[in-house]
Amino acid sequence: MDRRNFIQFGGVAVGAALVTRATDSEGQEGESSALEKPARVPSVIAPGGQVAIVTPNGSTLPWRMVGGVKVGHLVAEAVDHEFAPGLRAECWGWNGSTPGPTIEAVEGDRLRIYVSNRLPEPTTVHWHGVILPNGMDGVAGLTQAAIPPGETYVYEFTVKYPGTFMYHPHYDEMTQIALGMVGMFIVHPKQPKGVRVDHDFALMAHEWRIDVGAKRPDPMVMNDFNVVTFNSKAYPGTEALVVGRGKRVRIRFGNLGPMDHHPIHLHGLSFKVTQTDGGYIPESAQYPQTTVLVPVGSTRVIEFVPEELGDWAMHCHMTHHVMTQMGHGLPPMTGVDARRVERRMARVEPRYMPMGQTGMGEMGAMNMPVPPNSLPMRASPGPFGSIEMGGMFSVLKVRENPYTADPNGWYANPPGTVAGPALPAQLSADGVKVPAPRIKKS
Ligand SMILES: [Cu+2]
Repeated sequence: MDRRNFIQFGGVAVGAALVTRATDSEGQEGESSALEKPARVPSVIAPGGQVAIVTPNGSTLPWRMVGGVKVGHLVAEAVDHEFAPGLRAECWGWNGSTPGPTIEAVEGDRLRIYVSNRLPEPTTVHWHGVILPNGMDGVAGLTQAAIPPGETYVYEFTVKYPGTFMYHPHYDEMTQIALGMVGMFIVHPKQPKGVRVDHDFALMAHEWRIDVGAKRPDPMVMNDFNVVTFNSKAYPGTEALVVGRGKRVRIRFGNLGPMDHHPIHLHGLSFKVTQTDGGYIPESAQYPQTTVLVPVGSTRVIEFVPEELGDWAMHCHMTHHVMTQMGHGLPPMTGVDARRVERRMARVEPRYMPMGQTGMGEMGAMNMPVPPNSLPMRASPGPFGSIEMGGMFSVLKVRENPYTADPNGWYANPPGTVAGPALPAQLSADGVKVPAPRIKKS
């Protein structure tokens, strides 16, 4: 796309940093979807045919059985993390990942979890929502001494109640959580509760401030987060959730982000909230919804049976949470005639291009040069053009056979079921008069 075409979209200067550093950029061309893992049949992990948790873009903590106890090991450490193709940062997590591996157990299990500290400062692990002896609760100074750098502590407790919990440090929370030290902790019931599900997913919401060119997320910010993620991935880095039509699906959302609650919206179906991190919600108290608010420090578990095949959007409904980095903090330019500004700016910076005059939707699709290691408002290829959302966005792919479907493939819509241009004959037959365009093209 040449410069003239950019200008047709009108708009906001993308900021001096972008314009002047464009020549430094590394190619962002030819990017493909980051959905790499094949769909698989979930294995049965607990009594009553309860299937194992799938953590998209993540993993499950392995156990070793020692004398009837499930023994696991978490190593707190720095992690070289990719948020989406084009953006990496040094985060903190466990066992090489953020979020840490999902801890999965069955009601009544005795767990022994070693925690080794490879961070430059002390840490602990708090088992959020799990009811256990006070001294295992992981609050530095209150229930235990913090684990010094280089040391390994051991936690041991029985998981008495099933539920959807989380884990995180309770030492220098502001830094350690903001850098990615979050994880899901799921305890299956001994006797299945409710209808057995066919798919069971865990997704942790998180938010980050990563300035362009920065090596690490900034844990000091309180409001201005610019990368918002599911399982620490921003779309198109998020793996699709591939599920079967008519199958029962459970998604367990957690939120250990520093400040923001996330209203998570699913397209194409309605669901019921069946659990929080406090336990199970009686069926008589469940009601249908299409958006569930997942507050900071909480889990919300939803269940549904999709009836329509397709590629359905799943995203936070806060509009800034489906944007990344450069989508924030720009001057509003919609409807502005920027031709004079452009002429004047061209005298000092010939590469200056105003943008956003007709809105911001097209900006993502331009694939314009961007600074290295950044995710400006870049869209990713979809089956009908660019998907201009990023951030806390993923796709629920409902298929007849989810276990053999290509997780990277798109839904083939039956002919006649996709919205398209209205034909003049149709318009006149239905008596629809099209008004003249209001905004003149510059
Ligand atoms: Cu959100």
